[in-house]
Amino acid sequence: MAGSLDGKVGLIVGVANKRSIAWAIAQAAAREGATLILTYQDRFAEHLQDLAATLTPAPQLLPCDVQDDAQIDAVFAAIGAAHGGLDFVVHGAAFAPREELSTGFTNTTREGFRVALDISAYSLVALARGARPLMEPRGGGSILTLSYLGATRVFPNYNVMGVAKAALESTVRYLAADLGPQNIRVNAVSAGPIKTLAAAGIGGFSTILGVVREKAPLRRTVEASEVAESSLFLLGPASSGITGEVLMVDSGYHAVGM
Ligand code: NAD
Ligand code: 0WE
Repeated sequence: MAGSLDGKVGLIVGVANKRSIAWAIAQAAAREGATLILTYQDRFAEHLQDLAATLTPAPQLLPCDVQDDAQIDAVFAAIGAAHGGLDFVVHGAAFAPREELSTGFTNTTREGFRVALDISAYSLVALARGARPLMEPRGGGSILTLSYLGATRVFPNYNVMGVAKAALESTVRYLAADLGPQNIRVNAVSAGPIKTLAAAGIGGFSTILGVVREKAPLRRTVEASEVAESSLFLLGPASSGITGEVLMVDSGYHAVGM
């Protein structure tokens, strides 16, 4: 079967476990014929090896903490050596110190703000800079990140992550403008709430899911697999004219007023 990503080489950042949205994207991209490089945070190393072994072809696995420029450089050096180029990047890394997601927003600390914006927004700039020289000789590429409606609307406790997602979505537009002349497209998928590791232990998460089921036009939440299928569109040739875009994959929740 011909796949939409046949012959493409893609880097996926942000797989922690089988519930990760980035893992759903990895599975869908592999199915469409892509050869993948997955990076992981050290604490997930063991688990990742088992997961990665379920994909064909088996992805290259590399450690990468996005707070560390040396690790990011090493990832692109290894990709250049092994594959000679890169066609797409999926960025699914986000983090804010836990205390920041349960306090009043006004109590956000300088350090919590710095960490959240560094990991969740600046890292896209660093990855795009590393990807550019590997994408240019291939005639371009596609960079995709994952956002949330908390970028533009206030959700209780999302706090500094909302500020980080606003920065991320703006970063998408500035990167799109800077890399467009090289035919490198930069977009985001804004996903509805999904019960992943990043949602575990967040007070009131079930309430958020319940509100979506009640109010969203589709009257249900979205699955990670649905986010993945929409991501394939932005990664592949069907979206060749789209850049600087934030695509809402949220059962239509963003469209309703109440
Ligand atoms: P997840 O916990 O599976 O993924 C988050 C990833 O961020 C993990 O793989 C973790 O290793 C990575 N990460 C954190 N700090 C890092 C660092 N310093 N270096 C490298 N990687 C780091 O949860 P998820 O829900 O799949 O989240 C993926 C993306 O989707 C995030 O950007 C999240 O904000 C976004 N998102 C999630 C939801 C949701 O409800 N789950 C909704 C919309 C958007
Ligand atoms: O982007 C996210 C989650 C991001 C996230 C989650 C955690 C939990 C563990 C970032 N940092 C941390 N730090 C931790 O220590 N989502 C869109 C999911 C999410 O998280 C929320 C939400 C939703 C939705 C937090 C509060 C309120 C709503």
